[in-house]
Amino acid sequence: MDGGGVEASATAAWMERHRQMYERATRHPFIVSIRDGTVDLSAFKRWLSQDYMFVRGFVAFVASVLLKCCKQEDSSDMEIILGGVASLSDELSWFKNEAAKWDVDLASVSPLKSNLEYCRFLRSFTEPEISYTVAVTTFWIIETVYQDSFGFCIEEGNKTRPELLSTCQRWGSPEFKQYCQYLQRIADRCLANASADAVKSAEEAFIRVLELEIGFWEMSSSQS
Ligand code: HMH
Repeated sequence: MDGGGVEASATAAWMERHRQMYERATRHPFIVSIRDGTVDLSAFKRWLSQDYMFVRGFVAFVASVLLKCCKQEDSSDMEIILGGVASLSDELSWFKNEAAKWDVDLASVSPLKSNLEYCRFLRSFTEPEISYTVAVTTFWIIETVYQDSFGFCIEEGNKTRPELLSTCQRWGSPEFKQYCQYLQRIADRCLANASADAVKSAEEAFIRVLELEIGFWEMSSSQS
């Protein structure tokens, strides 16, 4: 708490307040099964092909966050977010390589319901009425769920299958964690200067991301 009684880190406070849901998003049985080596490989392949489609939609979302950032008076966050956009190019190539390795044909994939729902949510952020604060906070939590989930799969004591390590390292690496921490710092700074309304919208988006992430894991494990 600072002198004004405002949380120093709004994001940390939300993670605490919504801890149960955060854990359902980051310790989902699908993730736990990757970590303990029992994952159903057809579920993993489903996740891989669906996430490739997701990331294609995510590109437009991150680009819209970048655009909102550039329109700020102080655009000092620009380089971090631009780095995020740039790394998605690499990520799409990674998906193509990985799909070839698993014999997954990306051209024939159609998005399942939870994926469509998530992509629709992301598209709503491209509207100019959505503030940079809300958009960048949403960006932070989307990346953080993957960082925390896949990071867990390579933490001490894991029995993750060697052929799944490249996936886990993509989002579980110390570099990706550092990047998520930069995004968190940006989000917290924006939230500290935002109106109560904007903070409320950002918290709602935070909760919605957790729900959508849970839905995405469910879809991957059971084709719902
Ligand atoms: C569903 N959430 C989903 N896919 C991703 N690739 C990320 C988050 C992180 O970029």
